[in-house]
Amino acid sequence: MADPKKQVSSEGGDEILNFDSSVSEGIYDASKIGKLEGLEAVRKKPGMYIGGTDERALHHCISEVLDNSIDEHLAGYGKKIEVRVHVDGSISIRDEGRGIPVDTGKGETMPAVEMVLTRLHSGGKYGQGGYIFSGGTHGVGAKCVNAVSEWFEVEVSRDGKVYHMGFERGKTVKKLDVIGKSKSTGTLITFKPDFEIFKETIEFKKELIVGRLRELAFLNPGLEIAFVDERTENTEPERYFYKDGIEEFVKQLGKNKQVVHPKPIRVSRVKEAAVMVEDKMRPVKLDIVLQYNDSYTDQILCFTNTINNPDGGSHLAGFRSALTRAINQYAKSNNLLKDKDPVISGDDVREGLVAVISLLHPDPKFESQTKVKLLSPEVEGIVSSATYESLMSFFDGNPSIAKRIIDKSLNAARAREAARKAREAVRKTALTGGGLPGKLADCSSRNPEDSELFIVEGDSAGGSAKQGRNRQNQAILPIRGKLINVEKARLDKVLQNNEIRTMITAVGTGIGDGGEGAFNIERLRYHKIIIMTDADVDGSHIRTLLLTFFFRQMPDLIRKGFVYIAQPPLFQVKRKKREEYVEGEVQLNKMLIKFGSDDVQLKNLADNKVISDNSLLEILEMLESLDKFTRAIARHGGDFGEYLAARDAKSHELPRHLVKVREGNLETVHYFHTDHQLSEFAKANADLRIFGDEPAEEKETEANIEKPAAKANGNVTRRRCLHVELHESKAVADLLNKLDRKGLSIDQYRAADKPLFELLEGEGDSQKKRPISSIPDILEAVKEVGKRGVQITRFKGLGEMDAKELFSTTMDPGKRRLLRVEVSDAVEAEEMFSRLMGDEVEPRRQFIEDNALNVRNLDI
Ligand code: 0RA
Repeated sequence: MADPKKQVSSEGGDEILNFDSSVSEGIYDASKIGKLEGLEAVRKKPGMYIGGTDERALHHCISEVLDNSIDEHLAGYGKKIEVRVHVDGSISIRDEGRGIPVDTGKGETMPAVEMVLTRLHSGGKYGQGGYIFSGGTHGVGAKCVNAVSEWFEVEVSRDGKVYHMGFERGKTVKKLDVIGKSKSTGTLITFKPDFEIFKETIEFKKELIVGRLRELAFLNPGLEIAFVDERTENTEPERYFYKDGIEEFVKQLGKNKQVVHPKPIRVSRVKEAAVMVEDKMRPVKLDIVLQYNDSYTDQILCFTNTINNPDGGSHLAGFRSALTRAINQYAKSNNLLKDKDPVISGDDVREGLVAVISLLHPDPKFESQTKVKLLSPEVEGIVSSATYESLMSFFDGNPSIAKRIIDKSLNAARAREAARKAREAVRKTALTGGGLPGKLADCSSRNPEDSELFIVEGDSAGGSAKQGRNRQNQAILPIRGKLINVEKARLDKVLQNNEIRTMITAVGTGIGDGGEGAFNIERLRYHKIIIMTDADVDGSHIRTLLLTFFFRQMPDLIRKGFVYIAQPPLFQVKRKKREEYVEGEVQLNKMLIKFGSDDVQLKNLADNKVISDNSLLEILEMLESLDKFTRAIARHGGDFGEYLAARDAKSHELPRHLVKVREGNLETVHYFHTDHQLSEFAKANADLRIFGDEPAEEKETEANIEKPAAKANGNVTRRRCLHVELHESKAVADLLNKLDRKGLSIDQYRAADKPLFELLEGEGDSQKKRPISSIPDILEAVKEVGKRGVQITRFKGLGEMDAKELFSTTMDPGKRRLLRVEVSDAVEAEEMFSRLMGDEVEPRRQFIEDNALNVRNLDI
């Protein structure tokens, strides 16, 4: 960190506080500590600490906790990390590190773990855990997450014991307590993001999590990362483990392509005493893997201390220059160049290259807080000389591969000339003679910030869009027929395609790097480029071709968030002559419930009260949520009715633990409210090894006594058990209390012999009464009523809507929904684009048809 004082003084400004591990006591002046100390500061200005309150910041919280676990691994502690999303929307991260220290230091008033998780500037002894390489957030990340969590729990296994603490919105609510014994060490953190902070959403998205987990597994060879999403039916963990680290990363990135050499080339170097940090000379570690394939694009990913640097920086510069130098040098000294051959440039040697650069640095300097670009100047020379030396010795040992790579570069150099001409031609049409293509219906605004470009599939939808649009700031570009597949053609070919040329001209940025007509984001004419295609196979194909084009040729457009996908409605619902458009299944379900609730009233036979309108709708929505939890408990092997029966009569709290015990064919489920009850049970049933690592005790336990039959014949069937922490209990209890206030009691949950409710339809003499005998049946009955007289059609083409409808459902900024395209996961994106657009036709067709083109799979 350059100047810690400056960071503190930025407190009132926009700059984000930097919490590198080099922050220690004594740097801050006392007056400022007082002001900043409480975690209230984090809640007041979440932007300063976790980078905002949006979906991205929400997921960033996971990384903040995860980074600590990775740091432990990097320091040599722990080979496995597990991430679990729970049904109530909370998440846990479990590692096998040393465990956060729990002792209370001299002169301190609280245990270290509490300091670490609640004191913003707790530096000193436990501030950095002695890490040499660190993601740069150590120690501070977890406490910020604590501050923005509705609740946050930590379980530390250390010194033979399991410790526990609980927090709510950053405040300690359960003091440090011993809840069990353990032979291993590690930390388990579970938190539920606070809806008061993350106002947009508190829902974790799997796609936004696993990309990073896989990346971390690649970057930390030997570390196993497991992911479980308990919200889905499939609760088998997904495991990410790569023995060969980034070599496997590179292989994956080039998976669907023909490789030029089967084994990737590796550059590994530890440069001792490379940088001075706090008066000590420290090493820098470098790991690079590269491999050539037959494609025309290049992909080089850079990381510093496992953080991605999309804008590259000094490591990338060193690598690029060494690659160009080595290839030219080898070609020259081995007489592989003829007189008429063109000069081989940097662009040429990178054609078809996949590379991953991973640098470990004790004190990296970045251009900005977002760490997108590495500055540290000493790195360039280190990377450059290591790369040059390794490449030259690889070429010397593998002359036939060297020859292939050089031939490939020469081919690229020859084609480059043709591409340059084509590019300039495109650029010229854009600059001269009216410039803009005739098919484009431009908007009148010349301010890119509020201008939007809709790229529309087909002339007919294009026509409706032109009619319906807001001319002021919405431009329409219809595209038709076959777009060229940019994955399979070199730039010069791509640029001969009319649709592509039109698009480049309309977008305005130019394309590629270097020379006239090169990509320049400042020339972008619209800050929203919106792809609008049909919801069918053709539409998906066109959308993918467009995305591939942007991804390959204008990656900055995607990275900077200028590309969007329009979301035309999926259903049209006709009812009583009214037509409505509905986004998707979830909304459709909501709508049916609404229709149903409009037509009926609910009579509670317990008090003969009639519930209708808003009150009924509210109840139905709660029942929907409850249904979600019912399924979750069932997945854990429990029965929702029994689970509810275990509710504490006074406090109304629901059990926090479920233990399923299986003995032969017999299965029993136990529920516990407190950690204490659980550990008592665990003690009494030591053979179950509920805490995993406790060896079964030899002495006779209650559990053993309970099994006389098995004992008698000496054939003791081993009992197996599953312990699940029921994080959802708090949410379910809240829901039940709310239902209770609406007059629906928990006793009415289970089906009874006599009706508990009546669904009333119509009035007076013709009123229909339908008996209902349990709470869950209410929802089903109302939905059935809702479906009556409703005609639902799945919507196919944009062309099925007229201009007005198209505008109001899909283009009107006040009503539409847009998805911003975000490629958060390089592997996934790469794999998807090459699989979809590559040579093999059949898997691609299959892939598209299997709805893989559902935008979710694009990490959007
Ligand atoms: C402070 C000091 C030490 C480790 C940690 C914190 C630590 C924090 C987290 C958060 C998640 N997992 C974690 N693991 C460790 C150093 C421990 C020592 O010196 O024994």
